Amino acid sequence: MSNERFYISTPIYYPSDRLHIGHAYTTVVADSLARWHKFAGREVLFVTGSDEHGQKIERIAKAKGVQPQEYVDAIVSTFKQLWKRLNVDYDDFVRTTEPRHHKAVQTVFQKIYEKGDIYKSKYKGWYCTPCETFWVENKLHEGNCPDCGRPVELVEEESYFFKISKYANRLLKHIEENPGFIRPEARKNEMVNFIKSGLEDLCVSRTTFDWGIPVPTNEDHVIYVWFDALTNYLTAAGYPDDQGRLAKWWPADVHLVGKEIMRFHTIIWPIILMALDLPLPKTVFGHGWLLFDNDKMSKSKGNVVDPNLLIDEFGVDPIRYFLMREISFGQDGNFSRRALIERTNADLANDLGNLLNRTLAMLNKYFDGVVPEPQDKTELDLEYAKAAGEVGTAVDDYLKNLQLNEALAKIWQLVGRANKYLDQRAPWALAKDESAQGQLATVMYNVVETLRIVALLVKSFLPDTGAKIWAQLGIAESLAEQVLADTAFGKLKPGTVTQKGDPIFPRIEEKDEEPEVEAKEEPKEVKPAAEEKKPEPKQAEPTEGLISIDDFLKCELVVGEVLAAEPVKGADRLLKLQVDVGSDKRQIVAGIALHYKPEELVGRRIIVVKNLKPAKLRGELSQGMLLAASTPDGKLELVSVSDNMPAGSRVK
Ligand code: ME8
Repeated sequence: MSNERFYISTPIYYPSDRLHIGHAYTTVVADSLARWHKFAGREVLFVTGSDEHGQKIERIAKAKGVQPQEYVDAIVSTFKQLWKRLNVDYDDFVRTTEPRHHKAVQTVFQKIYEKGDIYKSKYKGWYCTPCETFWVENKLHEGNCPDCGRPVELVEEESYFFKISKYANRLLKHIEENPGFIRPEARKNEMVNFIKSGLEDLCVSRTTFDWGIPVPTNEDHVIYVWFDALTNYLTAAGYPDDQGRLAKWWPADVHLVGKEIMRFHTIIWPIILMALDLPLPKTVFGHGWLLFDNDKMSKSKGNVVDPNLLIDEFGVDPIRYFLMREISFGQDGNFSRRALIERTNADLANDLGNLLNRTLAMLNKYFDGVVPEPQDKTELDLEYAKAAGEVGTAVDDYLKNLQLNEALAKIWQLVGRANKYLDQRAPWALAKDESAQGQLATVMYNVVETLRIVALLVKSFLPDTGAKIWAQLGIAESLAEQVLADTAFGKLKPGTVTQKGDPIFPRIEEKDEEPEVEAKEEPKEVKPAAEEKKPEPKQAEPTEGLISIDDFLKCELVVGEVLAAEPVKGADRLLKLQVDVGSDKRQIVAGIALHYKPEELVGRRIIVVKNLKPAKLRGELSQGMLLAASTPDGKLELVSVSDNMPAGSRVK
């Protein structure tokens, strides 16, 4: 981040088809980071766009019987519609067919040519059109593209070559001296190995099709589509004409890309910039892939999830939240509808939505919906308020370091803390005690104030949710004008008239359970899962109660490592465990207190049913179930595996 400025980009996507949830992932992450930095008072440039040239697009347009320009215009408008629906608020959208970009690409090409780093020769080798990538024979995998596995074509033509090998050592030195340049660390090692294995000069023009930007001094050639596309990052920064803008925005702070295009961004792109004597971007972050059934989601495999259909079904913020919370940033992660529902119900409906609803219901009941002046403060109240006021700075530190999951976990920790604080301070009990009215005012103020802070903290990630909470809190000031410093505790004005509305996240497919949304007179008794009424068995099928393998596989069993365990207050049989299940950490409440002491469990690797519907047991959220064997006389033993099995390993 230079002088409190922040330039972040996404890849510019191919209009070879409509976008899928993988593209939405990158763009939503970039949007949230951009929104946050604006909120934190920084000047931001957030750029996305479309990569419209090349053989692939030309062929698709031809197959459809339309001109390439007509074809890309139609698809690119669907990109923009999707970003609008997903609340993606970019500052610039670069289309590679725009004149400003033409000029940038031709200038870059010409400068490098004049420097002597681009020369004309003959190319004979292989080309993967879907990836728009050149390959030498010995890099192919069984004759196919090593990246996507699809067939390659033999290309033999006169071409311009870029002397990238000349810059290999300089690039290695840069990578070594700038540990934040390639992230995460694992990608850095891959790229360093790739460079050390030897760089071939890169073919940067084609003659066998027309759909591209011509080489400035030789119209028979069009510039290689990756050379064209990468330059978009300079186009958005005003290159070549607007030197003032360029000085302001270049180098970019973060190029956010999927891991499969790291090679282009951390080898070819930096070398283009070195040849131009321009500084390199500060960070190229290669995130992991969204997988579907453990396979990369991609248009060619036909296993893509359409974000528009998801938005129709679930709304925008559950999708934004799921992508940023469920997928470990930097690693691959599975997309599943069930996990999306689980996340929405547990974190958005139960934790956040319920906090808002029960708080405003209590405020209505005890103070006619008007925020009271805080009065008598206990040690706990002071400690609570101090912790809540510190979350904004912690989230900012995480996001400056691209620790997206940690930032969201920190916010949800505050939501969890507020729910717990309500249970600890029990306003329903204070309300019955004449002498505790001052305390009641403090508790209600503190929780409504937390909701104000939470609205500010979440609005960059979940813009609609931030706005909905703000509206229900009835705060007069505009949400858009709030800044990071406003997350300090105590800015809520007593006298504010709240406007309780509908639950902001109704539970999904949980129709058999009553949502916990109203103010509670006292903590509600919920039976442990083991005591829940089992559904009536269905009529015997001809298979006499046998299930198919598909039925069994619906149950997501994984190895979990117990990180912490403690008794549940007022419930002799229950223990509350914090369990690492690989993709995330879960709280699981289990009826095993008569069989295990909490300290015996820590470090143990157990089997967890990961996709069980979350439930509340004695007021504690339980996000899964443990497997245990039990005898008729009540002996119980947890099913475990050895310490060699990593948390998250699938049990089948
Ligand atoms: O590569 N999981 O465009 P593209 C996560 N035009 N992210 C995914 C994904 C998945 N399954 N599938 C796609 C191009 N993405 C070039 C880029 S930039 C100068 C030129 C995201 O349409 C991810 O960001 O194939 C990935 O890098 C990008 O979309 C590829 O988009």
